Amino acid sequence: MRDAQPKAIYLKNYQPPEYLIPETRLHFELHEEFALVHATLRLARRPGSSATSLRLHGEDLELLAIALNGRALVDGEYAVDDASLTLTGLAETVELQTTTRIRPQDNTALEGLYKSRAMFCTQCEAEGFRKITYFLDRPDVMSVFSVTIDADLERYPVLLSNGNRTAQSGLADARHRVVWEDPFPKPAYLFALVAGDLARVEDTFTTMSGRSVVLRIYVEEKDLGKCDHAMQSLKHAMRWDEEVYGREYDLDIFNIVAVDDFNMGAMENKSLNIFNTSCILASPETTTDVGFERVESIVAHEYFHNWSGNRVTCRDWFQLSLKEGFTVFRDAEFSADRGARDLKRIEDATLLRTAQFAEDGGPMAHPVRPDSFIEISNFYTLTVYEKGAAVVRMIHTLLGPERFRAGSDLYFERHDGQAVTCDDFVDAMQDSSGVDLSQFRRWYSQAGTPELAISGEYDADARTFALHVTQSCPATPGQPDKLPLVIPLAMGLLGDAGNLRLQLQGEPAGSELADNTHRVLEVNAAEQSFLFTDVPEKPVPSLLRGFSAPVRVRYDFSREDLCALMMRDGDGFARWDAGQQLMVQALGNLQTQRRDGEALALDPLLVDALGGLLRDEQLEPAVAAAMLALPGENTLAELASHAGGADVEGIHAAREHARGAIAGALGDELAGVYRRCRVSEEYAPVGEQIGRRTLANVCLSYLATLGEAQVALAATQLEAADNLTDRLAALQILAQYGEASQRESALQRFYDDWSHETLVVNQWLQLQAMLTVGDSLERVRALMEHPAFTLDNPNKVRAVVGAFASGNPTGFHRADGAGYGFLGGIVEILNRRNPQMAARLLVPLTKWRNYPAGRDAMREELQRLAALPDLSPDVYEVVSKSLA
Ligand code: B3K
Ligand code: ZN
Repeated sequence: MRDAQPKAIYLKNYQPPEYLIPETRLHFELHEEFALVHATLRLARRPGSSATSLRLHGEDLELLAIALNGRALVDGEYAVDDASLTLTGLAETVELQTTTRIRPQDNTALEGLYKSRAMFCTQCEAEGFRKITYFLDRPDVMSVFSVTIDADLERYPVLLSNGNRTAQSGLADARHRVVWEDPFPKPAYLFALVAGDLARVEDTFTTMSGRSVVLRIYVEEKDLGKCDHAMQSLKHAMRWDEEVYGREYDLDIFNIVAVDDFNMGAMENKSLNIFNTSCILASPETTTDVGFERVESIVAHEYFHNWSGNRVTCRDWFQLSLKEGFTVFRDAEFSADRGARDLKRIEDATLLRTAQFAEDGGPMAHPVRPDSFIEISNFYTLTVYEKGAAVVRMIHTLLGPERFRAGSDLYFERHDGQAVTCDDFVDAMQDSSGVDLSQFRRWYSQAGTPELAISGEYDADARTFALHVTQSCPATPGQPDKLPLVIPLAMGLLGDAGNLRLQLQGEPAGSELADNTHRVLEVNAAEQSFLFTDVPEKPVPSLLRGFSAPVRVRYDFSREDLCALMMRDGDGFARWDAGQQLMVQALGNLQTQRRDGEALALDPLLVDALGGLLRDEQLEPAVAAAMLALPGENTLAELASHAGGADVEGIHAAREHARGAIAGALGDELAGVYRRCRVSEEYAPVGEQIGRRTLANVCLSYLATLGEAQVALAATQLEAADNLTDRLAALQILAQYGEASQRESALQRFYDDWSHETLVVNQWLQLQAMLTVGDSLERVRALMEHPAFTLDNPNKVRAVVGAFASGNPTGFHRADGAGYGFLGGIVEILNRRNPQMAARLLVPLTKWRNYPAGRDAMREELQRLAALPDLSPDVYEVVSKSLA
């Protein structure tokens, strides 16, 4: 925390470093009260630079000794302030030695070197290394590290860092020493250190060139039985990267460590990934199906970073999406290949539409490659990650898989060992394919969600169908005017008997495309038309198939059109999407009826369509489950933000009414599918079982709206379940729909059964934070008093405070504004203790413009926070931008 108002830094001011650090030697002495860090840096002036002075980053460090080329410096020969160490009169190459004292035990921000329970661990991305020692803590300074760690042998028998272990020895006073050397130059953000009393599971992987790699997952002894899924996931990911990208692992050892206190999911430190326990441990008793899938995808994501992030890294933090967008695209494709592609697209599209579009439409909107920031930690956003991945996906779509792979090969070959930019990535794609991507690059610089307004025109005499497409993009902070983007629009045309063969004007006749019912139109101008010829009947267009671009599409579909697409289109994503649009319309009508004091009546067409889905035994259960689920309250709120703002109560009431009406009309079908889909085999987190469980639980949750007899089904399921997925689903239903006494006793019993499993308890906390019965806020306050809760653990804060603020809209937006005050109070406490967490928790408040009823109270809470002394740069940036 600095005294002066934090300042923004700009991409346009990027300057290469004056000095490089080809070699870094670190020696850690870990003690219970403090740690000493002896650093020896070989500094070499960058060719082309004439600088003789150098400002190294350093925060919260106590400098105990400093020497240049072996000579101790005295006062006046260097300058230190709370963010830096400045050296002057430097020769072309020098050796700098410093000794600093740091206090990992007091580090509650969980950035730099800190303690999680009984172990030491690190988190350096983005700018945490400067809290360990003085350094050029920027990703374009890549160094070869060797690391010596001394610690008490009994407390910390396991000492880890990046690369290979090259030495170990005993020391006096029951201490020991281990030395690690990483042959690959890396930026400081990829440095990692772990010291603890850890157990491990071990496996091996033989790479495509026949090298054997040792794989180890380190956890607390009690969690040894929960590592198998992560280990299998790692091996699958390693194989997939070889097969799909030709990328092989490059060291003889790959370590993963699980820690309880971690600000995000995991971190890709070179050969020493550090994971939040919630993203690595998995067992049927402690992990839901969704959790198993999350572990697999995060293990893969961090592993994939070894090439997309570590071997080729970012020049500066504005380029964060270079590694994150590409790696998210890679992990999404991995998951799609491992599971069901349509479902993965549905999940990703939902995330983008619900949360990323909201980011794009809010006060913190920024391009995939931001132009400026105050605190980079605030830019680990859905825009950088998920929209960034969508941008890479569009390149993949425009080039096709073979040319995309050639582009990726060229990118890795050209830039191995370098720190580069998003433009370098696009250049490689363009150079290898010959496809001109100059206009496409606007996706990196232009913020906001583009909109496609599309209309269709059928000419029965000419047998043509024209699609008229207009693209626009709303203004975002600092970007009033937008230019047209290149938007791949995947589509088809649906006729009475199925999808029509397509002939696009201008295409050679009888085009020999393998799938002649599918096209990707390249939209690249403000207004454009596409003409299909030889169209025998008036079609219904199936648009944005597979969510081919992160855009909104507006088309004036009739309810019958949507039903036709939902029941019969050839694209699974488009079917789901049409169903969602029908639901959005139906829920909108319910809200209007409610507002106008009319009796609520759910669209019978929707009910019929859902009945059809339930009776279709051919439909894959997982797809049926996705299609039966109503859009969530946050998705509806995001859509409403465009139409005058979200009525939280109205959305909730409409949705609950619809659930009851659907269950009332389709009770027999729902009960039948519930029975048919129950899994009787032993639990396994495999697609086929997951699909059936998901569908059964969706049916159960509809049925529960019908009353006691159906709620009893949940009680039976809770008793009988052999896995957390079914248990939590049943508990949620009992807690939400059961009698008060049933609710409280089920919750208490669950806690008594699982209080020894932190990760299960966290899910129990989260479930309660999202309950809408009774006084939610009071319940949340009580949860914070529960012995299982602490503000010091990010998983717990997310489970209670985060889940309440973003997953319980009626509770958070209650009319008296108390939800806002509550959140502001927590942010105020965490502002000093853990600024990254504090800033992230604040996000729901920043959307104040979308909520007409709570607008003033939300803004006032932000203003109250803005006036606090000592705001961290993290919180300051979010508060000040959202009030601007
Ligand atoms: N690269 C890390 C995120 C670091 C966040 C720092 N505040 C995890 C990931 O994206 O793989
Ligand atoms: Zn990542």
